[in-house]
Amino acid sequence: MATGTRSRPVERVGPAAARLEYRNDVIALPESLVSIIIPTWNERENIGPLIDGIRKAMAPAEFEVVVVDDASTDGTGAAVNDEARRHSNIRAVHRPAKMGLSSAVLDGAARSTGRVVVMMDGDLSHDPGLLRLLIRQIHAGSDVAIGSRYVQGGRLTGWPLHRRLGSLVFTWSARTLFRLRVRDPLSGFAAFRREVLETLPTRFSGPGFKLLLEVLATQPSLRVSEVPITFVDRARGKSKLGASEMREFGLLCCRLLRWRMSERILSRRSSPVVRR
Ligand SMILES: Nc1nc2c(ncn2[C@@H]2O[C@H](COP(=O)(O)OP(=O)(O)OP(=O)(O)O)[C@@H](O)[C@H]2O)c(=O)[nH]1
Ligand SMILES: [Mg+2]
Repeated sequence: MATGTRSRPVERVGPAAARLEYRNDVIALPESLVSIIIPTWNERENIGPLIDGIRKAMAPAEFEVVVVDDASTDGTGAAVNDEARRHSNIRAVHRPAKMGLSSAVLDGAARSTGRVVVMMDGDLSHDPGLLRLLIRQIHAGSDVAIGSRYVQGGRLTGWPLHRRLGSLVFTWSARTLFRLRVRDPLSGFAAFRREVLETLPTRFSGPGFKLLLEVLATQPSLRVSEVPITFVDRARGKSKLGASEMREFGLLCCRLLRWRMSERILSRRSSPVVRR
């Protein structure tokens, strides 16, 4: 056991548990709808195989997939429409322009109905076989379950050294600035109790990639668990990560720190002063 922020317990699920996820009968899920949100921008080659993988991993549980596509130019939108025609639990949300991964996830969540909401990348970097394990953590009492590259048993494959180092530096910065004990606050693979996203007090991460950090930094009393995952670098399609996302990360940290400071000042002002 450790703490997610300085005050809250975080459960770490060991590597042995993570190996169970591939057998659907081993991790049965309660009969409640799960919504899986996938943001896409130019993922035509990946989205079909990903949806197939999710359907295999989740059956026979009740689930919906909401793909939020930002006017992809490679035909991703049409591919998702095809999937939606064939399967009633696959839905396509089309936005008019590239508006950012985090805002796509929040838009998808707002259009979904599951009690558990999962976000995952559309480039096959996140293994659908781990969905059940994440979802089970929410049913077991977590508010957030993170697919974590940096807990024991977690791995990251395929990234060149400079990307690994970059990821470690950003992760360390986020953990230090916001005093987080979770190991992977920048993961893009996570399950949430629906209310956690609905009551998110800020909307700072919209244009960028770091919704999970915003959730953890603004709601320090959440119960968080981390499940080890193996993150695999995309085999197809192009990375959307660039200098602008780096700037976005810096800006997000500044806005979150300022917000936390003003919250602290407000709560001090509103708490009664006790005089002797
Ligand atoms: N809807 C939407 N999706 C986006 C946007 N930017 C990125 N994505 C999707 O978000 C997911 C993660 O983006 P990636 O480019 O894979 O980012 P990454 O995983 O950090 O980097 P790589 O794996 O190297 O590409 C993918 O499914 C992208 O298609 C966006 O502005 N809008
Ligand atoms: Mg990716």
